[in-house]
Amino acid sequence: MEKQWKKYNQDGTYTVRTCGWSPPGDHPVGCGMKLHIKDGKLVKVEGDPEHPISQGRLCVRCLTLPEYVHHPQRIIYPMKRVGKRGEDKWQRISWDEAWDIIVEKINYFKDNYGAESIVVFGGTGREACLYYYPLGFSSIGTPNVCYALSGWSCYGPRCSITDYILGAGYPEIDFAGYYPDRYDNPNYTLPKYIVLWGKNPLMSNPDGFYGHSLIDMMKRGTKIICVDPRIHWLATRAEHVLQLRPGTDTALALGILNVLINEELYDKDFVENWCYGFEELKERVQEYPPEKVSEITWVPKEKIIEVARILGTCHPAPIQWGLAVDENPNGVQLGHAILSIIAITGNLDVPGGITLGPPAALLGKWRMETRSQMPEELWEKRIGAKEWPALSTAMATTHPDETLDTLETGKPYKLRMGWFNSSNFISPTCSAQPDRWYRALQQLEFCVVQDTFMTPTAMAFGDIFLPLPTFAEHDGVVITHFGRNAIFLGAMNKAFEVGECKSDIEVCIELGKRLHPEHWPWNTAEEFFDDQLKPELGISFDDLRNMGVYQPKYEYKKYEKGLLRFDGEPGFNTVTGKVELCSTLFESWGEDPLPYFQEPHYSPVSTPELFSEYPFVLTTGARTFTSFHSEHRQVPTLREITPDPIMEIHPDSAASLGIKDGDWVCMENMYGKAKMKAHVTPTIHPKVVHAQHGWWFPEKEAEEPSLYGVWESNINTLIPHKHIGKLGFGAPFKSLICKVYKVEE
Ligand SMILES: Nc1nc2c(c(=O)[nH]1)N[C@H]1C(S)=C(S)[C@@H](COP(=O)(O)OP(=O)(O)OC[C@H]3O[C@@H](n4cnc5c(=O)[nH]c(N)nc54)[C@H](O)[C@@H]3O)O[C@H]1N2
Ligand SMILES: Nc1nc2c(c(=O)[nH]1)N[C@H]1C(S)=C(S)[C@@H](COP(=O)(O)OP(=O)(O)OC[C@H]3O[C@@H](n4cnc5c(=O)[nH]c(N)nc54)[C@H](O)[C@@H]3O)O[C@H]1N2
Ligand SMILES: [Mo]
Repeated sequence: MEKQWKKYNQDGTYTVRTCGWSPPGDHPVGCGMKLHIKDGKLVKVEGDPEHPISQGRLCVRCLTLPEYVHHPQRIIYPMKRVGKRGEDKWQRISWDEAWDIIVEKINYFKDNYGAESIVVFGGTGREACLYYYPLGFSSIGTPNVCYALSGWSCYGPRCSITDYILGAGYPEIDFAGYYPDRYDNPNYTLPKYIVLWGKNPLMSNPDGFYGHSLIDMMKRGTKIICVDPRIHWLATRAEHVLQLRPGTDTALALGILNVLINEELYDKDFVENWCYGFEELKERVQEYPPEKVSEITWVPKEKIIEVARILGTCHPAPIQWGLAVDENPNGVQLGHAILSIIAITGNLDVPGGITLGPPAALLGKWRMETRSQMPEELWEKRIGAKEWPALSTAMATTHPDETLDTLETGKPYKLRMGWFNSSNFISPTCSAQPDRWYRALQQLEFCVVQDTFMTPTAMAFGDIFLPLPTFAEHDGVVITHFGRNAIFLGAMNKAFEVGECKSDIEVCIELGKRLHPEHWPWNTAEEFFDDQLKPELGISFDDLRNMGVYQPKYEYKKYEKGLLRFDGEPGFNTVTGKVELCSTLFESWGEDPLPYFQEPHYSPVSTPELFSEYPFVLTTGARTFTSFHSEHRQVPTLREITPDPIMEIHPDSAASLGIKDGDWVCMENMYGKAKMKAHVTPTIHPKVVHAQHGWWFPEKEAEEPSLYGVWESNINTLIPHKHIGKLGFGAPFKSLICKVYKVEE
């Protein structure tokens, strides 16, 4: 059969239709594109208008992919270090030699210290996320797979809260993503309002939601409400902006619940039939009248009431929650409160409301099962599992903060080998206090890094470097929300090859065959994908390639139809079978069963003396188009658009400090400091500053101590370790304090 996804042109060039994931970062998870190949090189990338979700639209990171793929500094062969750690001395080796060294080392550590002495580090939701767990559990055989971000502050909290409170897969606003005809589908209802709560999807396109869908819906009449300390582009077009003090979101959510409940603006049928603990919640929200909430949050009382009334009277009006929920030690309570608003206003699992995934992840079986390939006594050694039962029940990883403590103290045992699968975490990304991680990681005796470019992390710790293909150079299956609420599946098609790169699944298979052949029956990635797709969906990988995109069917009101519980009964997959406005699980973990507000650990209210020395509230890491965390800093066009790290400050505050737009400034607090260029803008609250994350400088000196200038603009050095919530989740990446002063360039 002729390949639908690969077309040859008369001049010998060809075009491949594909859905992108990373590397490099393409977090939108599956944007459709056409890759044009000439003489074995990628020459142009275009959006694919036939893709039902992205419909031809692409961001600048994909459009500049040719610059990334064929970059002269890219590493496309396996390498071993020949100098000391931190020296830029490497030697090209064959894959056979790389495997020999790695297998010998892993066996040595396992035989002498136990498999738990090895830790696999993984980063955010890229394709790698599907594979770094099996790489650890199944190929290597260690229980220690670590997502190093303090408080597991990305997605982990949101997914876990959903599991605890609703017993369902990740909630997403209904943007008609399941329908080939999208918004015109007769089953669909357009939301009257959408609340963007600490999320900026035009920049971030996170995890299976596509920012431009908001524009589509706004064009059809949907209105926007933003809860954000910054007025971003969408906020300038919003009906309401609640410009709150960073980190006080839970008070705001409880204030909104107070108005909804006291003014009886909630869906009484839904509350009566499907919610547990309403009376307790009603009592709790009496502690949060709008006046008090206004004082805490800086949001005018009238605005809180007005927005609550909109949510109580306009249907559907879903809330899209963002990273501001996760990056907050009070975020579990915030998530609980936001889900409670969504539930009692009747927005759960209805057209144009919030979609919910079924309890079992699509294509998730194999991934989950790899953990049970490990003996129970080894699994019990997982770092932080006993100390943090709530987190470790929901996440199969180590506890991130506990992992740093283990590295620093050698307790309960010494870690000896590291594998950096998709994390460059000293270049302020997946780490609070990266300077501490940097010192602690020195003691690892042997490290493997998989990446596309040399990074500060690889330069500091890598002993073996394994080169990765970009998404244009390997096959894969793209799946939104990691199958927990999959809007579609896409085929990622290998279009060409550069050097000798191997993808995450290829590395899992090849290493697995050497160390645990009993777990790895597949010889190729394609064989593996066939085995995942056929039993669940009845299609082969080749079928998926030719379809381009597979859209599963969606059922609304699954709780009425017995589609949310494993036993097939109606209701939710929770202990009480209902939406737990009052959580039975929290109680069992020693946490308050109801949402409550807790002041940020450092703030004008909780640390007034420190605040007089560090008089700004600091929020960090709002996304930009031109980078994916620490990726893309070496792509010329992207660096031309965003040459320098940027912090945002209000004109009044800037004037009082003698700072002009474009001046270099330093942000400093009790933990560290970082230098950035000031962008003076009225879009930020006068008492708040915002700083970008993920900055390093590939053009600067590679060797230690510089490590590509990684310590110069490293905002995470200001963010403390282990300032997390009671259940182990959430860290203050978006709510700290600092001072700002002018410095020389
Ligand atoms: N201050 C502050 N810090 C933050 C945040 C913030 O808002 N503020 N946000 C946090 C969040 S939400 C997250 S998720 C973390 C992200 O943190 P990380 O995921 O650690 O991000 P990166 O540092 O870009 O590291 C990813 C590395 O993996 C490589 N890579 C990319 N794709 C793949 C792949 O598919 N396979 C493999 N093997 N490697 C790949 C990249 O080239 C890159 O070098 O950062 C966090 N850090
Ligand atoms: N281009 C690009 N896209 C990305 C990424 C990337 O690095 N680059 N990273 C990906 C990853 S891993 C993630 S997790 C997502 C995150 O994507 P989002 O969830 O959209 O998160 P952010 O962009 O960090 O922040 C969103 C908004 O929260 C606001 N905010 C800051 N502090 C607070 C607060 O205390 N409360 C409230 N309510 N709002 C606050 C910020 O001003 C910002 O406008 O993006 C993904 N997409
Ligand atoms: Mo993230």
